[in-house]
Amino acid sequence: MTVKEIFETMDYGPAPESAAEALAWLVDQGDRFGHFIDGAFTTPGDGFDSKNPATGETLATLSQATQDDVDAAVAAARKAQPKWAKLGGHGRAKHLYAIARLLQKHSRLFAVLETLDNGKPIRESRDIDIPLVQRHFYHHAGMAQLMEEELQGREALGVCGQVIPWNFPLLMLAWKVAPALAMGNTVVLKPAEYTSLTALCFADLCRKAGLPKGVVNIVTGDGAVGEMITTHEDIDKVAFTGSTAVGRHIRRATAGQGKGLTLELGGKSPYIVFDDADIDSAIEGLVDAIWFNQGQVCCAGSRLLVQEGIAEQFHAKLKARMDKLRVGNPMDKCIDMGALADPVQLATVTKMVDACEGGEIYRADGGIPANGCFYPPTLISGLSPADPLMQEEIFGPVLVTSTFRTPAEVVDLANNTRYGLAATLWTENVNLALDIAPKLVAGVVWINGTNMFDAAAGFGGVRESGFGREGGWEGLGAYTKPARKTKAL
Ligand code: TAP
Repeated sequence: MTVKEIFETMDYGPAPESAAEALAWLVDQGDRFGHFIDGAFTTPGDGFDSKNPATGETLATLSQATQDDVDAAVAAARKAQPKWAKLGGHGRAKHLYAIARLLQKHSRLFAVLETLDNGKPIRESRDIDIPLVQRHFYHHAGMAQLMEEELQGREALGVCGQVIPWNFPLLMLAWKVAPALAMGNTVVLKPAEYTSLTALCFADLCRKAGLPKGVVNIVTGDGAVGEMITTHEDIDKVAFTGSTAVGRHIRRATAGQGKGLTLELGGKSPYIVFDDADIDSAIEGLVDAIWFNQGQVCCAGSRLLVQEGIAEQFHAKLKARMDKLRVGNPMDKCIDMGALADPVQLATVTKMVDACEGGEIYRADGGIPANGCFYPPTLISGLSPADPLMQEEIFGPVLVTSTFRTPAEVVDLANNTRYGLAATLWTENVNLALDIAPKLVAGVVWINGTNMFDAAAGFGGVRESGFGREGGWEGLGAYTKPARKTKAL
């Protein structure tokens, strides 16, 4: 199905000829995009192309923000913040509900755009990413209303600088923007360079929803723009999601500046299967854990640990299941895996796997398209626990596997990493599950399930997976501080 045909089936008036036109139509800009500052799009400046990773097609040309752009965005957010905070929780909730409703109304467009820009299967953007985005805004609209009763004695931090990655472009935006706005903050957000399109459409949607000028500002560009935001002297809080390397850099660069900081970073999460597990369910869970979003998931269950008694049977079944995974055009609703997000990521994954020494590599034999950023579902066994592939985040559709004998041994193996984002375990023995779960060093532990998210539940890591939580009460706490006393004691 061509892009034109896809848009023809949508309820947005005449069908645009290309994805770029669809965007232009939405934000009324042409096929070049400026930044969204103080409630309006700026004139597009020098920039870069945003491409469809499945085809190489250029979707739009975006602007690289300058220091002046970032200063203007921060100034607009600063100017808007007192009035936005003064609006109160109920007043802000009205805006968040309006945004949530518009996201629902335009969900097909956002899903298509996300898939074109990022390469993820349309089934996932349509059924997972965009519904979770809407849920996040609805949830935080409700929390804004509750704030006046439940969070008395707390107040907004001020202006928040937010930098997000490319794996869940609009969802990561929602995780950042919704709680910040609910609590009375204003934001300057930078999406990842090559997946900025849904963020720009979101900006346009804020305009359509009547959000006051300056409450949400979006600037596009590379890591240098992220650095301008995170180190800006008039930013009160930095919220970053991305790699551990950049997170570490940001922590150093902002040290001593008195800013709030939350870091949501990488992971190498264990996926533990005990002898008594329901094997078929555990295999389906594993497909979700490591091949959802092509494995480009911070909490991906990327390290399989199988108990020896079932290891042979489990691996045989797993390989058979891998062979059935369909890799191809992400716009095809029957596809299980789409394209990696960009050629740089494809090169990184390829290089890491090609450097494998001593392991046995199994690649699913279902085939992949000849062109585009595609990589097959891959399983690597026979590596030592210290091997770089067992320790480093690959951030692609590559699973490493090893076996264990006893529960005590698996706890040691699972925790043998510098990360601590998530863990999954499968067993029919609830006592075993409840004994092991608290021993796993991870922000979240899933039992007989995986990748379960909800706006009402805090999510985040420990160790080199970062600190702070997004979602739930904890996530709100990260966007408030104790209120200053206004009356004499
Ligand atoms: P990064 O390379 O770290 O990039 C993340 C964002 O930071 C991008 O917008 C990037 O800009 C920007 N950036 C780069 N250098 C910067 C600097 N010096 N100062 C400020 N910002 C800078 O990560 P990625 O490759 O996009 O994303 C993958 C990583 O994100 C993985 O490690 C994954 O585990 C992690 N992740 C974690 C979570 C949670 S909740 N823990 C969720 C999703 C992803 P450009 O890319 O545009 O240059």
